[in-house]
Amino acid sequence: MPKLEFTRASEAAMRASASAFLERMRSRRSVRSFSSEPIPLDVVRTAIHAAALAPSGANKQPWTFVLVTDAGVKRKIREAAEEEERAFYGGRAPERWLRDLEPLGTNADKPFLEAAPCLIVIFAQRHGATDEERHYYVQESVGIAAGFLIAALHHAGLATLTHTPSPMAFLGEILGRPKHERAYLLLPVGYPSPDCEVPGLTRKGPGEVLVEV
Ligand code: IYR
Repeated sequence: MPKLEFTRASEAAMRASASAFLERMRSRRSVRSFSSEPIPLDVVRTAIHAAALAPSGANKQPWTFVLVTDAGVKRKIREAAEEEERAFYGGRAPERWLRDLEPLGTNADKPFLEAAPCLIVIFAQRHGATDEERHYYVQESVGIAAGFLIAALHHAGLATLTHTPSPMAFLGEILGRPKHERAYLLLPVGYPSPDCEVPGLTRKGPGEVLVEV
């Protein structure tokens, strides 16, 4: 096996990097109001490249990223997503779930699916190109890659929304993906609109999420 290339940083440099990353991530918010201003797509491709470096079960890399910029395809995705969302908000979602969503101010209208200059649809590959090639820990692997992608896009100065219209089977159909790929997450990407508002959320701090043993 090749030897690991590892650059050891001083503790001071580690503290500075960890704190800088924390502050950078503190400013990340899910955005539901996008400007239609174009974005540099090479930046998005670089962020996808970073996401594709995520660890995965047996290094099978069970993901496909579809970058959608075509206005007609975005419109089709919006129409299909809104149809699902109308069913969700109009009765499919349990009362309690809708109450939990109230602070976010979401509803069945998804104009951001057309306004955002690009959509990234992440697909999870249940197995390889043939049934013979097994994939392992697919949900975990694709979730880690999605986290890398959201962080990379934010780090580069772009806003995203982690959007999961449910069910998402229409995405595979519209985008012509093979049967063994299942839509995992839909990420509109762009600049926030100048009047973009976000809910006043609080995040749990280390005191609530960290248990040290
Ligand atoms: N998919 C719906 C509902 C929704 C569900 C959750 I969980 C959220 O965190 C936000 C929204 C929608 O996009 O409106």
